[in-house]
Amino acid sequence: MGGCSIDGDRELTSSAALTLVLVGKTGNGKSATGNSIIGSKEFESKRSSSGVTNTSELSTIELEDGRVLNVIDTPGMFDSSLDPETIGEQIVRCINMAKDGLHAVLVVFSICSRFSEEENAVISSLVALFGTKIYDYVIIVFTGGDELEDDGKSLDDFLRDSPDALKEILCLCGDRRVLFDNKTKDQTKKAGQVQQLLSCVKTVLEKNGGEPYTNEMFTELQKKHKDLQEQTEKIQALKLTKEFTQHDMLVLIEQMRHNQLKLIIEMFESKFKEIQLKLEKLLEEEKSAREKAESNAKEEQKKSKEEIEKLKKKLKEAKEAKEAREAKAKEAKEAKEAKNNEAKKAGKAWYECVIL
Ligand SMILES: Nc1nc2c(ncn2[C@@H]2O[C@H](COP(=O)(O)OP(=O)(O)OP(=O)(O)O)[C@@H](O)[C@H]2O)c(=O)[nH]1
Ligand SMILES: [Mg+2]
Repeated sequence: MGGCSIDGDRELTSSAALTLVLVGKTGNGKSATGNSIIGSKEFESKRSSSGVTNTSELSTIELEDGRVLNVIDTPGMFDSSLDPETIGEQIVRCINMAKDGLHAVLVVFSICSRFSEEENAVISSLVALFGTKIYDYVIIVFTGGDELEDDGKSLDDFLRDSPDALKEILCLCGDRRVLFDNKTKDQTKKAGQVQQLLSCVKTVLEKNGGEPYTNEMFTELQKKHKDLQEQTEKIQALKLTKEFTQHDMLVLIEQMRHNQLKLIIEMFESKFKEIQLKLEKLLEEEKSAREKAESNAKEEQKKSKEEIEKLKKKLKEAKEAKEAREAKAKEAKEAKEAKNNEAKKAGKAWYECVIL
């Protein structure tokens, strides 16, 4: 048994706001989990073959103890289909939203989808960007608790049969995991799963001495964002003249924003390329392994089909041989009966002739 135990008596130690960020593959239920945490429909969540959330969004609630909880929902940031610019832009947006740093990173997996290399890539991307220290902040959230319940299984049952890669991730994250059923209407269940998550957040806070996650790049990005804000304010404070119009001002701000983003993307670019190349290679390997397994299965199917055909043929031959034997036996029996009848007739004729 792992996870985080619920201890209602333990209070979160500081009164500063807590910030959680939801990351994971597109469609795994990040927005739905965000809504379950907040307790209302703040983020758009729906079934779709393409990504639903296009940009990171923040929503806030006040916890029972008065502490403010910020929840950041993100798009499928580390999906292999996205270009580094889009990913860079989202990471920057997300880091800027987490003004006081990140207290926990919720990596969302779905019970309903196969644990693939793409899921693994979310974790390796986080580590590549933020270092192994990020593991101390990760909580794994599994969505689809209702589906698991329908199968009569517990999360432990599910994890027992899960691939080694997932078990390894859980181990690296201190086995902090929570199961969410984002479809439930049961208020007690809803409150229970959020409580379980908050209990994991407490464990993370205790482990990290209450300090939010931050690193050099994180602070650098926040500093750049602050600089940009200050510069923007300065420009906005400038008096508009005939020579310096509102349009000029907007162009200038946009240009600054663009230059800053370019700078940040350059910081990430080499790492992204590395991650994406690695992911592409792993996906290719996974695909060829799957194709090989499928072709082996087809070969096996063909072989068993041939075996069945052979058996059917043997069975048919045995049946025909049996029928031939029975026909022969019937013929012999009829011949014997005919002979007996002949003999009886001859005996009768002899008796009539001699005796009478
Ligand atoms: N049965 C079930 N469905 C769920 C659960 N959580 C999410 N879903 C469904 O999964 C689908 C995708 O959910 P989203 O919350 O939009 O997923 P997302 O990760 O935010 O997706 P993107 O924004 O595209 O990255 C929706 O149809 C949800 O209703 C759950 O616990 N159980
Ligand atoms: Mg979403």
